[in-house]
Amino acid sequence: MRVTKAAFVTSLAELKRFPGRGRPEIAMAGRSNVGKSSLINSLCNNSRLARTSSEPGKTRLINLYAINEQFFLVDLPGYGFAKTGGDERRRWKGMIEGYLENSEFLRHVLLLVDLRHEPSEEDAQMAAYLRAIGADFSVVATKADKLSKAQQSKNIPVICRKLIVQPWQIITYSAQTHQGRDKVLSLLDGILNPQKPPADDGIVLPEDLRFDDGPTREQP
Ligand SMILES: Nc1nc2c(ncn2[C@@H]2O[C@H](COP(=O)(O)OP(=O)(O)OP(=O)(O)O)[C@@H](O)[C@H]2O)c(=O)[nH]1
Ligand SMILES: [Mg+2]
Repeated sequence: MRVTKAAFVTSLAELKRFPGRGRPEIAMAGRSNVGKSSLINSLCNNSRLARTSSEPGKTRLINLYAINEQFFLVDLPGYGFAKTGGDERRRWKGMIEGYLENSEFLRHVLLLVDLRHEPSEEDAQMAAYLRAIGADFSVVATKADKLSKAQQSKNIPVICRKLIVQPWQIITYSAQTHQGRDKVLSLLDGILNPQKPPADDGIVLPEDLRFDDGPTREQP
């Protein structure tokens, strides 16, 4: 897939109608500062589409971006933002979970974790939560540019163990070098355009494999 058109649609505090609603949605979840907004910008090749910041807690609402007029990327606020107090934390949790549980058009979640560190308890809880609500998800391990290739590979099993996922469910990513962009885009392609099973017009066997004497299946 190539992103040819990407546009900010709206910011919501809770899930409600928005222009174009009904097209598939792909959401970004993960702790504050992990790189959710940067991932959207990198996928869309537009550094000014989603606001990013080195200060955690930049995205405070559910931000929707229309991609190729075909689907939405949903930038969720991050969890685990230390500066927010109890009430604010609960409000954000409500916003994130309200969206994840109630969007009937949600097709897939990209759960972002920092490739440099062991995922936090909150990351593990998010993976368990996504499993519990039956949301389909993949893991994007961000900030890969800060590690050597050898270190990147070494950290994958740590993420697998903590989130209880398989290595093939993890894509290593860098919003700086765009490492992993083609993989994420082809993952999205597969989700948005699932291959129809091939038409069942029978298997044609070569001449010498045809069984003219009736079925050869073992008799009970
Ligand atoms: N080196 C490097 N820095 C990154 C990468 N992705 C994000 N960053 C930086 O990490 C910081 C946070 O990125 P954001 O994209 O704003 O993070 P976020 O997950 O949207 O954060 P919240 O909106 O607070 O939930 C910014 O300073 C980014 O430039 C990456 O792949 N490599
Ligand atoms: Mg953000």
